[in-house]
Amino acid sequence: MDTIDRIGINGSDALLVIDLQNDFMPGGALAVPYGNEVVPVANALMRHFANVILTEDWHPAGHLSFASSHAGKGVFETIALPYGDQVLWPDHCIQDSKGAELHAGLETWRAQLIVRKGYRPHVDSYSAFTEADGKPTGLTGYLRERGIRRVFMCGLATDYCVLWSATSARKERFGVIVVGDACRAIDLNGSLASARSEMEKVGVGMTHSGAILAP
Ligand code: VGL
Ligand code: ZN
Repeated sequence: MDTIDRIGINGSDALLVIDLQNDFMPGGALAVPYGNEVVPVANALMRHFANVILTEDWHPAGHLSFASSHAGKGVFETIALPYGDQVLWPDHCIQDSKGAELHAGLETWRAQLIVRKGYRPHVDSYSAFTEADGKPTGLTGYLRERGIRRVFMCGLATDYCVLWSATSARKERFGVIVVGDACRAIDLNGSLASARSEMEKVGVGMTHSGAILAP
């Protein structure tokens, strides 16, 4: 995929910082390898954007996406649900738990909005825009009302929440650019390679933080 090497940010751009929560960090319940390395890069990026939105995976205990909610099923197995295939995850990002908190080193005060997703007991939501059953989170309307046309994305995990947020933002006709070095992947059964080709197919641009941070 071609990457973009120099990018000017303006008032119609927003940065979406996805799921930088303790449970996705090394040692967390659903650890993404090297996920902590994203935090300082995300901080640096946030300083360059007037419009910053954070997301939080925000599940009730006993959520349907947890393997523990399905007798006889193990973590990382896939089951069929009314809205499509669902990977079964370890219990993670449970509302009001330490694991659901944003990483303590993230400069959260720079954000104007925090979007929570996956809070309905029977519906997962990798995307910050659209839950797995197609219901909107409200983020599209928020961005449109604020005149945002292009959304830069970083965070965890490249092959789940970043991928789904990027593809649903494209469906809503936003320009989308993923900042590759500010993301890390879970990479379950080749999911990172398929995420990259899926994003390319729908016109998601790829860049690196230096293209934005360079003077
Ligand atoms: C995520 C799996 C389950 C993510 C969230 O943030 O990428 N992955 N829930
Ligand atoms: Zn989740």
